[in-house]
Amino acid sequence: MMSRTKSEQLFATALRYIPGGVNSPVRAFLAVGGQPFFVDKAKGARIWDVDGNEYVDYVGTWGPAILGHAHPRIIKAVQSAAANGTSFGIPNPFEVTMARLICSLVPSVQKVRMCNSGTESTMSAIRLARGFTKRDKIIKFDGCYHGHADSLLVKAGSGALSFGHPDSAGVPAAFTEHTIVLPFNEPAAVTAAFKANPGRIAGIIIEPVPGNAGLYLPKPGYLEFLREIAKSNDALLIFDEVMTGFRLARGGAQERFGITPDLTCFGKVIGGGLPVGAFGGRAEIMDCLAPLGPVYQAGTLSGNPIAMAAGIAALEELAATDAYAKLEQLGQALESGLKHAASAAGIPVQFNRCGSMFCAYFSGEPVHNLADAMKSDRERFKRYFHGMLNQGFYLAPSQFEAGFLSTAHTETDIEKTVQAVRKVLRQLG
Ligand code: KE4
Repeated sequence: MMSRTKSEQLFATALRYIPGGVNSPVRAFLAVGGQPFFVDKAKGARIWDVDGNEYVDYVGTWGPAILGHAHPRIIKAVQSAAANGTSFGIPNPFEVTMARLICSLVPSVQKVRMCNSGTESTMSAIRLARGFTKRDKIIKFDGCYHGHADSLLVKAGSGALSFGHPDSAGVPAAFTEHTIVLPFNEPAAVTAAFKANPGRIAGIIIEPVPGNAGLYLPKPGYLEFLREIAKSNDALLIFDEVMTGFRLARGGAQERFGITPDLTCFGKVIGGGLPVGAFGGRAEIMDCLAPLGPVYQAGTLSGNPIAMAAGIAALEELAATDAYAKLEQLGQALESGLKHAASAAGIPVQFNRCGSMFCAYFSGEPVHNLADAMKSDRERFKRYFHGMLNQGFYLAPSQFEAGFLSTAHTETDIEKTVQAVRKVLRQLG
């Protein structure tokens, strides 16, 4: 059994000064029980906690570590940029390089604005969509998470086809009344919403491959349907690619699925692990942003030179290597191994995967949306999580989160992971 004494001491102190002892709720292990460990260092596919325990990391800081932790090219770029100053609040060359990179890698993006988190990117994209269309309502889908902007902390309301209700304290009902929450993968619900709100829907925001309720995929034709119905109603299609961007393909999910959204939100990978977000799309839409147009959006640290240098290094490394082929090979090996292990143990597991993003649901039924995901056996997942953690494998600390592979993982890592899964599943028996 691993000793985590120093983590326990740190957590006890953290609880005195930080709400819940964490700076983001999912880190608190509330979904799996126990206490979080504290990281001392990370390198490649591995992390070490402050007690010296080593783990193979399948969270990758929730997506940014697609090249593994502390990649030499990123570290060198950060050190070099930092030596020249950490922030200017004045345009710097890195911002131009980053903007050109994103526009070259994602054809739907003619112009892009940097910000500092995924939340900022989606919040700003929605404001921009409303400003461009002069409409108020936004469609989102249950199970999709787009950050914690007030209007997105919402659940389907009683008037499900016309307005949402807050699903967080502190969010006035008025802030969510223009957000319509629909079930994912159900075209009829979207058709009905547009019929019920003619000329009032500014846009549809969606995670093209939802990774915040575990992981499930769009059914064949679903994204094409959304593209068409948005266009035919003069609404904007907004792809939230904070998680999928530059991960599911060089050009993100929109390249993988062949869809051209009107706006795209980015984060995670484009920061190389530093705080970054971005949103971009057609120039005629983006030019509505201040200082050119009437839609205000700003940020003291937007385009920060160190964050830009880290993100540029990450994107250039991904563009220069066969990263996506390797991520697919590793994903296939993990999927095959886990499916065989579950079958051998006689335990029902739905293993969903898209490229290097995956989720193992403890369920006997396929998972295509949030309702399906909610049927999974969370008690079993808890025991699975801790069984793997105690063997040195760190999975996402919730059944409703995705796992992430990196180019730093190896076939040997996958083989050892599958062996550990076999052992844990036998214990779950
Ligand atoms: P941030 O504000 O956390 O940078 O990004 C919000 C966001 C927006 N859109 C998508 C598709 C996202 O996945 C996220 C954030 N993802 C979670 C992982 N489930 C971040 C982890 C956390 O909240 O600590």
